[in-house]
Amino acid sequence: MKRFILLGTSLLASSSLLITACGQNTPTVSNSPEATTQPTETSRKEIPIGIALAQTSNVALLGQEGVAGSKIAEKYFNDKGGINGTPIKLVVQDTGGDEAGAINAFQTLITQNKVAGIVGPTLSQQAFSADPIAERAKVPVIAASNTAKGIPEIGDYIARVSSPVTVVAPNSVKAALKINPKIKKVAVFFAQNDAFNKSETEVFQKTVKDQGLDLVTVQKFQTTDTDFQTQATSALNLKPDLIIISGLASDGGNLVRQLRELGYKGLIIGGNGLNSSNIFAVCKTQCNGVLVAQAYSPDHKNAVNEAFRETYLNQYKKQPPQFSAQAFAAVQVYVEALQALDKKTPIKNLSLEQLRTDLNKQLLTGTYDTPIGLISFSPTGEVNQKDFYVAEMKVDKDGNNGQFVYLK
Ligand code: 1QQ
Repeated sequence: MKRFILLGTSLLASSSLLITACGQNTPTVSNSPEATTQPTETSRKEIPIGIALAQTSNVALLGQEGVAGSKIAEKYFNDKGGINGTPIKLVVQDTGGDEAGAINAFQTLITQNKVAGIVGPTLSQQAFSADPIAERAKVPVIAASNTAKGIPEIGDYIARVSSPVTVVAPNSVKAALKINPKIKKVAVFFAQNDAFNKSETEVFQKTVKDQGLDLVTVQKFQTTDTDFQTQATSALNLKPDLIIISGLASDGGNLVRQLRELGYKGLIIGGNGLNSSNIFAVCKTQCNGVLVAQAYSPDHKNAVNEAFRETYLNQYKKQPPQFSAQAFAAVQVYVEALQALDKKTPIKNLSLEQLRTDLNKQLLTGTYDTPIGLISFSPTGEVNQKDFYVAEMKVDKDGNNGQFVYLK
């Protein structure tokens, strides 16, 4: 039901956007003979690519890692000559943590910044509202961290490099059973106000049942909650051997901390929303041992990952996290698709509308050797990716820094 309401709102927003867009584009569609072959508003000295990620709000813990990865990609590919000699230029618009912020960022990127394509938004919850705007405006979107079911199906212009919960999440449950084959009783927690968390918990709950385990309780919370005493106490009364949390970084970190403070000693699995070292500052050493499935390993062996990892390490003094690697991969897809397109039809001769449409078609046909491995897309824009991992949190004694240790 919510989905329909959101889509309804976005349709209204996008139709007014189209009117604005037509108005703004009028001057470039003149009757002079050159006008039809002229490069668009950007004059193609550089090719703008939009980055719509959360740099503020509680979601910034996750979004900032994406921005970091995209910027490393921008420099890496421009140093190699960009799009056959023309550099790309990232235009970063902060989405904040909600739907309105993502819609605003998309509209600005599409109509004012006139980007060729967009990477973002951070959350699936935001994507279900903002992506239909790009779809209506025929602007390609590559999600770099949207993992809920149904993202590529939002439209023809929507693809993702972030593998969905259906293929990633089950890996952590299998890893937990390897660590402790005696696990029987499982408690599941999820944030009910977020589309990704609702999607992920379904996968976790199904995996628990498929593995023949007892799902003893399902506890709900909100991503904005800070106090989890009621839900944690009810779950711990049932003496679970494994707790699985689908939340975001700040709520998820606080929930882990409170479970440990209440005396829970068993294994904890965190979903993709806990997949950031920014969580260490929230739960400190109480996060030790939390398992998180990964769609990236810093140890992946290929030249682009080695270069990406070295740059990230030098800049941030820690291993690159998954969200940074996925954002790098999304920018890489645009770069390599633009290069391929430019070889077929010089992109300086394309109008912005044509460039966006052709880029969207082109990107779905390629294979890309990225830091997250070799990837390609299904015709609907779903990523095909091979390698998945599980890592364990190891937090330093001071409680602020730490790392993800990959399990063999
Ligand atoms: C989604 C996610 C979040 C954890 C991204 C930060 O996977 O919203 O789909």
